[in-house]
Amino acid sequence: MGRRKFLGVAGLGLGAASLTALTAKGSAANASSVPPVSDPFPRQEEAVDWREIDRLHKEAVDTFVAQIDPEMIGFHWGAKGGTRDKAFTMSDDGFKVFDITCKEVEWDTGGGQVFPAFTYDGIVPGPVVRLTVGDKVRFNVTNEMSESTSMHFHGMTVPNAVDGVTYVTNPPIEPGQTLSYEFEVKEAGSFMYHSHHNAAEQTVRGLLGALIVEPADLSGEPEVAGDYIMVLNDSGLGYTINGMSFPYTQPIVANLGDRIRVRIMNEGLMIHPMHLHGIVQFVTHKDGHALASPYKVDTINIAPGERYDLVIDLTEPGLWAWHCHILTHAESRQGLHGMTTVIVVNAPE
Ligand SMILES: [Cu+2]
Repeated sequence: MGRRKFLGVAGLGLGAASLTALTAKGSAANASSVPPVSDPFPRQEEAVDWREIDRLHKEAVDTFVAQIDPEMIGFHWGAKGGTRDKAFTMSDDGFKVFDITCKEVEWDTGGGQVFPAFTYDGIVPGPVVRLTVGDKVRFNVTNEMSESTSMHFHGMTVPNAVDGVTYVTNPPIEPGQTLSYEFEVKEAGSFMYHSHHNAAEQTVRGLLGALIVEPADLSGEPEVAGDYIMVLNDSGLGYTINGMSFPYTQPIVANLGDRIRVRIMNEGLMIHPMHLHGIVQFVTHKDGHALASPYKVDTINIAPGERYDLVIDLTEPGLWAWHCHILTHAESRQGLHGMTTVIVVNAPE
């Protein structure tokens, strides 16, 4: 799939119907006694320039397509074995030790959109923590921020003392302090770690990350060409997937015929019905738990705190948009933005 070919297709994507709608005169409004409904997008008929709308749409897609490298198969922020997997050391007493530092940074969601962020190790989302059932783990969490914090292991079965809710199970980690959380890993699945102190602000401003636990016996796991994570977030840093907003979100690049696994997690404050164009998805796990009967979807509605594992057979070549279907989170007069990415399915030449 060459870029030129895609751009040709993209140019046809804007149908004449939508342009007509933008310039049509509303004529029924005065003829009805129905109370007026407030329109969040009032028609600014004098100001609308459809060519400018088209130009902005194309510019966003061009920016996105320019970063697609057909060789980047398997490369993705959240890919298994990726560059953002958190390294650990083994302690003498048999613990996997993860040293994580909370720090404030200026986080760029792409193209110079900079937000003040709270982060684990300076990145949003924090590094991917990968564990195996039966591991004994120790998280040494150091707070270099200007306010207290705490770490919660969302969805995991842990001893009460390390549940990470300040004053319920532990004191806050004050600025300059380090707190250690120790537990044994009981269950496999897709989990998250995040702040549970001033969480409505700290978590959505970046103190969030994925935590993946694999079973000790991998024989029951789906065989996939790629295992990816998509962390959704919506408030403190705008509408983001893995900390970035379209057109700076990462594509997933794969080959026609590949089977991939995608673990979608919502760390935001809003629901997000994520819709993948053109290719059916099998939902295999909810909140880390394997479903007795996986089911097919094209849109999966993800509430805050939820995780869904999807297995997707890439049966159709091309560039397939994948976006939140609350459209204000994904598309506007300026074109695609926010919670949008693309699966690039390479076909043989
Ligand atoms: Cu959304």
